[in-house]
Amino acid sequence: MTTIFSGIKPTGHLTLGNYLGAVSRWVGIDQHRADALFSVVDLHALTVEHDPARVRRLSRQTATLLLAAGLDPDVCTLFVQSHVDEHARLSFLMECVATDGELRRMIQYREKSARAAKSGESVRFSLLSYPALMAADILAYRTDEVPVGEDQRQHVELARDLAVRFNHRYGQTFTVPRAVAPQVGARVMDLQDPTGKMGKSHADGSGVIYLLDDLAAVRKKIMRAVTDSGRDVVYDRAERPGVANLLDILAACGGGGDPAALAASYDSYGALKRDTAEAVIEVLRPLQERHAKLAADPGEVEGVLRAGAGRARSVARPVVDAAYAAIGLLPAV
Ligand code: AQP
Repeated sequence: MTTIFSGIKPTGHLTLGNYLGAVSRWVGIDQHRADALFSVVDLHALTVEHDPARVRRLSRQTATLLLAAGLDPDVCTLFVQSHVDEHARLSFLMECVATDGELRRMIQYREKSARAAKSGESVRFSLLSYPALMAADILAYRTDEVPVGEDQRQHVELARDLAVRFNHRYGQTFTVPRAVAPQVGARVMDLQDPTGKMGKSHADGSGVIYLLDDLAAVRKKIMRAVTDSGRDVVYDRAERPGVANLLDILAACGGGGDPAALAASYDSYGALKRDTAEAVIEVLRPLQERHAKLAADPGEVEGVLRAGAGRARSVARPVVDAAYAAIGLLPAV
């Protein structure tokens, strides 16, 4: 059976980008077609400046939102990364297989470290080694497929390279994974800066739709989205990124058809924005209602996470033990 693993960082409130780029696919397709494991990857949230209480709060909220979005603990495994020691255990081996050069080439490291340096913050060493931990997250489950948005593709490629290298040097241990991205919604852009992705840790949230945003605020943010200087509605990501982003969002939120075909049915930006706002609101409304119910019963979410961690441990443990043995570490007696 195919094994799927994917994760989400509790670095901020989940956004429409997270939903369309990853979560909606996990819910709609992935959990039903494979042995699917989904994780709130909290260790990754420590790679940038963080407030411990906020990370705890966001971890709980993220897990609750994933269940509200439709992950079904009867058919998939949902757990918190730090509850399963195997991730950290395997991460060090991945650091021993990766090279300094390949980690420094990662676009996310380059962008985030440049941003930190600009604002006078120090760059944590873990921001550089983060993709080694992410490789461990994936390889510990002998994952075949990793459903992610485009921004994470490079990290999955690295996990692939590390799996191949490890197997070649130390013997067949890991499955070589591959990234899979949704056809639309793989890269949702910021509504105020459509050349940059919609990110949950952006300081300015005016171009970001959060899944728990008040629905009136969602409408306002979309109506105020930056469009382009032209007047006609055409789908052109390079020349008209603002309009293309709205068309992508509308198509991914059930607006029907592909974004280029949708463009033909609009003759004004205003109408496109109104329909996009309605489509997004119709996606968020039921999700927010389910979230409110689940948040009122934290014991249920904790139970799901406990059971999920137990299952994840039982899968990862023998794989990581095999990697320890293969690389030359003496088995514990
Ligand atoms: N804008 C996006 N469009 C499509 N997919 C996206 N994803 C994230 N943003 C978009 C996908 O969501 C999954 C989980 O993402 P993550 O938690 O690993 O990272 P993030 O949301 O990108 O959060 P960061 O890195 O803390 O902060 P920002 O967002 O500010 O860079 C992944 O599958 C990701 O592809």
